[in-house]
Amino acid sequence: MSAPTQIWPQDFAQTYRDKGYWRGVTFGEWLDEIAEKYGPATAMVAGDTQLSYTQLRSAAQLYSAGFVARGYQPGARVLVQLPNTAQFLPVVLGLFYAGLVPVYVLPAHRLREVVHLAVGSGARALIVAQSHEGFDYAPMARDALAQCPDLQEAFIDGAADDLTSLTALTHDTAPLEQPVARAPGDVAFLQISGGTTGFPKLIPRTHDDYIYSFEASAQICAVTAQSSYMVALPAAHNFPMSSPGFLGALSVGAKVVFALSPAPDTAFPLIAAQRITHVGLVPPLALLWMQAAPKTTHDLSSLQVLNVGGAKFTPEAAARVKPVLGCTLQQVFGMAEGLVNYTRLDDPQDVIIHTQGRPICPDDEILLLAEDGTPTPPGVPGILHTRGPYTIRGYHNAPEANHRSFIDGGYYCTGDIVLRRPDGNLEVQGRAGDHINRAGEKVSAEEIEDHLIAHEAVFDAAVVSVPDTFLGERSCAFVVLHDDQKVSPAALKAFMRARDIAAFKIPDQIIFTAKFQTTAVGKVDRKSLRAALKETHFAPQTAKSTPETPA
Ligand code: OOB
Repeated sequence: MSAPTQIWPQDFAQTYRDKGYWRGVTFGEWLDEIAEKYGPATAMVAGDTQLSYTQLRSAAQLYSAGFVARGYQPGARVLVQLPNTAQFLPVVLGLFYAGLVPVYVLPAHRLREVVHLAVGSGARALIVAQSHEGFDYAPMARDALAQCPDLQEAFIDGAADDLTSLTALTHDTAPLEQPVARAPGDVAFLQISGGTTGFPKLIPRTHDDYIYSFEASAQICAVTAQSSYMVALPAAHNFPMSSPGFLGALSVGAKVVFALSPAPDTAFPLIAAQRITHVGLVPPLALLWMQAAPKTTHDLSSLQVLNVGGAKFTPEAAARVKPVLGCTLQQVFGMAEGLVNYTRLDDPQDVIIHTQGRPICPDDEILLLAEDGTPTPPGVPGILHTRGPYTIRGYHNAPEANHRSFIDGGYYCTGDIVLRRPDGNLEVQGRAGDHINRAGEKVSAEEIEDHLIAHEAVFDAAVVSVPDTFLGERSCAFVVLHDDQKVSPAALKAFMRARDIAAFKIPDQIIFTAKFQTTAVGKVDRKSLRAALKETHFAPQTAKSTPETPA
């Protein structure tokens, strides 16, 4: 398995260095910088654990010594699947300090995704929680070890049995006093893509590019040493990690507070107790918070900035943020592949409410192209393509995906249909690819279809996104059964669940249909099929009653 790399053309790399975007610092060195600069200040609060910057570095150094002592070589990949607990940050920073490459797995992911990511990254180890939201990770970790020959070891944050105890890693070793040397242009970690086709792809981010993106974000979001940033979304997501995220917050000496759940009953008391100033949410959660805030007895008055992103936030909802929550809305339109846009805190209300902002960096280049690849005229929406100092030039080990997703000149095709206003701000209007943006989680239509077709009764399936008041979008699967076969929607959902996949991929709705339209040559073009099904069943003017899935 080749080690992940990420390479910008020489002239671009030189420009990014010359302009100071790439500081030439690795994550290990960065941890030393912040520990030395902010030493006694509180870096992290999670449950009953509170660590200063000095203590956070010490905790990371202990983990890193443990990894080194167990023979993990610089550059080795380690899957990290931890919820927002006190271990997340020390473990991840410990991996960086030991020169290892975290691969971020969401707590919601299950065996199938874990195996896919372990194999795709050539990971040597997996780190899991004992349990989270009723799911017990140890059996899954054992199955992953059995299925992935390169995976040597699973660490568990809890009772270990035959697995390795995460805390035992920090015993019997002296903390590593210096970070294991890496080059700033090396891949620091692998993020997973939301993806439009098949399984998630791996996104290699370098020390140089990522550190730039969150340090610049902290400035744009006005996070300072006096701020308290709450990690409400799963910490493994790019959004709460770097936009401005816990890394942006740490880069300026702020306090980072981990919430185990973003639900108001967990988050609101924490906001009051920790005087939270900044937090990032996906639109459905922002709606939930706005619903709950007027009735809460908890003091939310410390909130200064609410970042909302991951999916389109409607102007109606956006306009209510300030009156209801009393803080400034800052829209974030970003992607794990790189480019992040923000509305600026001092923008006029019209910009804050109606746009998804503009890029972080003056050297973020943006191209809006029509379907045929020609640039759209000013004022006409196009498919957003981008390149810049923190946008990847290719996925890890994925020649086909790279061929589809990157065009001449190295621009990444985001698949988002975007309008660029004369003031430079972007409005996201839709997307060209077929995925479902379910409350900010991107689910590939193709991936769900593949799971459905694996059922013996299913002849064919097409999955579409349907507007949903709460989730933004939900998934609806159209299913054609083999002649003489019968299966209930509930049974199909249970079948999918048993395939060990993240629950957010199970279709929200299943509609059985007799057959799919084919093209003139008898082939089913998935893209037009999905579009036609959506049009027939869900277009507002033509929407007709459809057999709903029983709950
Ligand atoms: C964030 O990252 P991903 O990688 O999960 O998803 C990226 C995609 C974008 O291409 C776009 O389709 C959608 O999510 N998206 C938005 C949006 N923010 C993201 N669509 C409409 N409006 C927005 N504000 O989702 C992500 C990464 C960093 C920061 C924030 C979000």
